Formats: sequence, C-alpha cells, structure tokens
Amino acid sequence: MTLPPGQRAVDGFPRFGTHLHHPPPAVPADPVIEIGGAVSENATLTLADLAELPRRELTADFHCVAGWSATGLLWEGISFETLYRKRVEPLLDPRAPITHVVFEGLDGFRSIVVLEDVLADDVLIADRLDGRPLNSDHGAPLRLVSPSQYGFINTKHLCRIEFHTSEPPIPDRWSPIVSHPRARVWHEERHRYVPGRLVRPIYRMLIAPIRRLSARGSRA
Ligand SMILES: Nc1nc2c(c(=O)[nH]1)N[C@H]1C(S)=C(S)[C@@H](COP(=O)(O)O)O[C@H]1N2
Ligand SMILES: [Mo]
Repeated sequence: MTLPPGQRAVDGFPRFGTHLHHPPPAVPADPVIEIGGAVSENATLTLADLAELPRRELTADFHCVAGWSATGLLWEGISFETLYRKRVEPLLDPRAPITHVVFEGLDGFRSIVVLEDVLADDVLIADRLDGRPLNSDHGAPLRLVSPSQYGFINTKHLCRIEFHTSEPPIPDRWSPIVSHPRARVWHEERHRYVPGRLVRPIYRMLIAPIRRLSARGSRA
C-alpha cells in the first residue's frame, strides 16, 4: 500500500476536526443543500432532488493534513461533477466563469477549493460510508469526499455550496497554519506558504490532542 508523502496509516477512521470536542450538529428533519453565490437564482436541493442523480461508489484512502491516513473506506453518494453539470451549470452566466467553490457545514466549517480540483472523477457528495448511512462522527447527513485532497477540504455536515468567479478572501490569512488553497495530497500541499515536508513534524504533534478532544464530542 502506498500512501502520499509524509502520511502514516492509522487503524480505523477517527473523528477529527477543527470542531475539536464540540458535538456534531443535529441532523435536520429534511436536510437540504443550498446553492448560492454567482448563480442567477439561489436553489435548494432536497434529498429527493439528489436522489434523481445517478449513484456512485468509491473506495479510497482519507488523508488528514496533520499526517494520519485512514485506508480502504467505501463511500457512496453522487458525483460532484454530475451535480455541477445538471443542477448548477444551468444557473450560471457563461460570460462569468466559475473559478472557486466554497463548501459549508452545519457547524459553520468552510472549505474553499479551485473548481477544477473538485470536478475530478473521485469527488463525491457522500451519504453512506462502509455500507451504512453516514454517522454524525463522519458528517451526517452529507459530506464532501475529495480523497486526492487533504481532509480539511472534505467538509462534513454539508448544507451549502457557493460558486465564485474569483478566490474568496482567505479567513485565516495571518494564522501560522494557513492552509494550502489546493491541498493536493500527492503534491504534499499542506501549508499555503511553507513547504509540506517542513511542516510535517509540527502538524504531527497536533494529531494526538485533536484526536482525544474530537473523540470527546463523538455521538456515534
Ligand atoms: N463540518 C466540518 N467538516 C470538517 C471538519 C470540521 O471541523 N467540521 N474538519 C475537517 C478535517 S481537518 C478533517 S481531517 C476531516 C476529518 O473527517 P472525519 O472526522 O470524518 O475523520 O473533516 C474535515 N471536515
Ligand atoms: Mo484535518
């Protein structure tokens, strides 16, 4: 088994995130994904809308920027590219091309990506993991899965997707751990300014405390 540079396999799939010890957000009775930003009109996709799109399965490893990897996860859901082509492109102005996409979770978490990176064939909006509905540890009711990008791109509890014609302002511009805008695991794009190899040991020190805290908020 080959892992991307600087990654180490862990047993199982831990709950992990900037949510730290906070419990996951409650799952709404009727979950939706809002579509907003540079669209002619905002849209709200219900689970019934999503169910009209073809289903996909994907077996992939999951790589956290801090350095742990969970291996052999089986995701099920719909392809982000299909959702984009069928439900978003009709709402776009062809004279104002989309460059960036923001994924937002029910807990307020946001990931900002380059459109091209999430149109890849392995990017899903997942609702099942390893044969079961997604649990609250791993992002119920829906999450983004982009296995070629670090975990922090993979927004859990997804409730809103925003489309932009330029890079949105980076919220953590002056933070020492400002994340890489592309976050591609095979390029080791961990930090925005510092080479991935150099930040490895510092990020690795964060794994144990964040895992301990994240487990405290687990409801699964
Ligand atoms: N909504 C939300 N999504 C999130 C996070 C978060 O704190 N909130 N943390 C991210 C980070 S840093 C990682 S490594 C992965 C962890 O996913 P897991 O908890 O399913 O292992 O979720 C990502 N998605
Ligand atoms: Mo992460």
